[in-house]
Amino acid sequence: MALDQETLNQLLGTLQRFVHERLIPNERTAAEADKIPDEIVAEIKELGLFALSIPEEFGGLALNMREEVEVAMVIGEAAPAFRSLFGTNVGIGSQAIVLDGTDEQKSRYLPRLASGELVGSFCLTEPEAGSDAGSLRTSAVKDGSDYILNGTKRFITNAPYAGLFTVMARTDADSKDARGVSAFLVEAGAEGLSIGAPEKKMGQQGAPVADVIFDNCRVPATNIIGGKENLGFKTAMKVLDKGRLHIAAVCTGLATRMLRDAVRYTKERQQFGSTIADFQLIQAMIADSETEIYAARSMIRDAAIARDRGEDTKRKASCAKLFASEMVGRVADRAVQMYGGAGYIADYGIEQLYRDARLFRIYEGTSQIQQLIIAKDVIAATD
Ligand code: COS
Repeated sequence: MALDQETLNQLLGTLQRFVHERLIPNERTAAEADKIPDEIVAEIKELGLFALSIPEEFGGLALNMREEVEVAMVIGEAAPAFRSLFGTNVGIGSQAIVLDGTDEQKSRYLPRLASGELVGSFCLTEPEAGSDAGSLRTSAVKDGSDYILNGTKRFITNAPYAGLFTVMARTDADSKDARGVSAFLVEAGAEGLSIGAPEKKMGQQGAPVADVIFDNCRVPATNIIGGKENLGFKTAMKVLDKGRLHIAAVCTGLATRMLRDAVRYTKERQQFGSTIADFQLIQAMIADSETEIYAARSMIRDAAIARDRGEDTKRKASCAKLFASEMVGRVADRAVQMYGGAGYIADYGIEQLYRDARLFRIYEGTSQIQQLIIAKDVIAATD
């Protein structure tokens, strides 16, 4: 159900103030401590950000995709680690249940994901299965009314404080590809489940990433998402179709922010007797960035509206993710260039965002995977 325009505008206005008054001023603190400050976590819960995409009957705000991408573009203006805190609950950590879960799974987990009491985490990637997700090796062997999980998941966002893991594991031992994979809900604290040490990363400090290890971890059969075996890969792909659109919006928010910061700097910085904003070579970087941001925003809104109409938006979501994540990389690069030497110095802030932006071309499917999905779909649809 769509919000009325006034309610949506109010929500976006509140979030804009929150981003500018609370998140941006705390970016350095969060990055240096590698942790989102507790009071900010509490405010994020209070604002309902964990609940954005969860149906109303389970305590969520039930935003449609068009509304969700508008929110993501606003929140995306702050350092991405803040969004990551609740991003898994909005996207990959909750949507498998929303899209394919049984009624019992929905009522057991969605209210706690919506409140932020539980943080959700999505366990697809493995040491030997990154882009080729269908080749994953984590096994799930039936034992009475349970399954026994064994294997390691890698680079799992929010794993250190997650309360619920959506785990893709192979239930058909004879299969080697996507067909023999099921999705399981595994609660933190389950026997045989452990979390590795948080990784040291290039950017996005405050958004922890770690291994999730299953060593004879017993999971009740009732925790297979949707209750049926061997449908888990499709569930994961459907989750990513939505997630990629959301990430494209976050990229566009961050690009908007970096361009604004850089333009402000060029309007103050004096060289050759005038502000550098007066120079046409600087103006070219501003114009190219603005044009690309506008293109990304338009593409994302179009794809989101199509998804809300019930269309299959796999191709459009991949186009949006490919374009927006590559675009934010180019804008980050130009922004540093406009700052000149100051762009390389941590105190000016753009250096952190430049490092943060690099992840977008990799996670939720690399640019190369988006290219493959788009091309395969176009070729199949062409007579
Ligand atoms: N929605 C629904 N079903 C989908 C789907 C989608 N978007 N994409 C694929 N499927 C289905 C296919 O229809 C196929 O089903 P059938 O066997 O019934 O025909 C099945 O899933 C397997 O699809 P496919 O053969 O295309 O799988 P591949 O092993 O070739 O892998 C890619 C496809 C490469 C696209 C997939 O592995 C992928 O997205 N990799 C990147 C993983 C990723 O994003 N990782 C990021 C980590 S999570 S943050």
